[in-house]
Amino acid sequence: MKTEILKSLKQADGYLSGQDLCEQLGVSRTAVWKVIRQLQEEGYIIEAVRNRGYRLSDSTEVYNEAELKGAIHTKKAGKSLFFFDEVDSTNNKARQLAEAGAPDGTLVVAETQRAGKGRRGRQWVSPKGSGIWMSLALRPDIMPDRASMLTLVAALSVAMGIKTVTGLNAEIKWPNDIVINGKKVCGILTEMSTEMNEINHVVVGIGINANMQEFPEDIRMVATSLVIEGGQPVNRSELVNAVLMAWEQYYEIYLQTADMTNLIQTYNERLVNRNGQVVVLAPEGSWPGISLGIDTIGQLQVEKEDRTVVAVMSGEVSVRGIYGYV
Ligand code: BTX
Repeated sequence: MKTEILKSLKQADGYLSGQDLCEQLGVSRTAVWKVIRQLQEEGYIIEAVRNRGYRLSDSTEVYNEAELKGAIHTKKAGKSLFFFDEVDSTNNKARQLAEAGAPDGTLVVAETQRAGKGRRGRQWVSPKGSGIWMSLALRPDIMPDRASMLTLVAALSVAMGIKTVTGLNAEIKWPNDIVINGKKVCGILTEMSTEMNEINHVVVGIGINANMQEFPEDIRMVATSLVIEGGQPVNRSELVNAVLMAWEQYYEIYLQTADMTNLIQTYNERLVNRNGQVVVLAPEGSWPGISLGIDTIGQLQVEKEDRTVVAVMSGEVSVRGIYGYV
């Protein structure tokens, strides 16, 4: 039935009504819808519009190693590329590859992750066919205490990459999320391996919700995707390239000082809730304040109600907007 539906979609001139498909194949609407979902998961971009039916987009993308290699125009980042249909976590793969000697700038990309990781043991939902799940393995010549700022450099790169490819106003929710219209479209997880106060390697993992139409119940309120926000499916290879191009530019600037000195302004311009009210969730309790922006070492400066300014470190706390996630 899948082949039949795909064939009909390809032959259709415009929208194909769900009713017609049901009659043609002698199956229920639910059965048709299930097949459409399967096709979407495989990477076919199918629009479903109420009262009109289904339409297969011409821009149905192919996302594989060859396609990515052709799309990536960086100097170094992602030139060494590993593409997997399925992994536990691209961060784990990148770490294994780095331990086995993979060069600086090696990129691991997967179609889906069985055990995508968020921070502090949380899970990252990484379905097949619709997201960008990738990790960069790096060997920067910096002190380990500087590495957490790579999350901020990556966030800036993703925000810029999204802006370039989609025109959407992507903002940074310090330290590691990218949001559009107050919902999370990307998360970043930086992990590091050190020895004797020296960095062996750092893995910067980036998850971008590109073409997902919907999310599991538990994250529906906080998560969004580029196609939901922009109405246009995104070519993932093109976006990977745009993020990596931005990354090279910002990473070079970051390495000049091994901190955020020369990126503060650009970063703060993209910061969500800047000069707005936030709640800082610290282990010892939460407190309200005004988010002023980051400082040179990437801490968030928050003004308390008594007007004193506190520098908040990313490892210890979360920051929320006063009305919820943002
Ligand atoms: P985080 O701990 O800040 O956010 C994790 C939380 O975000 C989850 O607990 C859940 O509430 C929500 N969430 C889970 N999946 C999604 C999603 N797809 N979209 C929006 N919200 C979601 C953020 O951690 C860091 C995530 C990094 C993910 C990348 S993917 C490539 C690389 N490999 C890997 O295992 N992780 C990174």
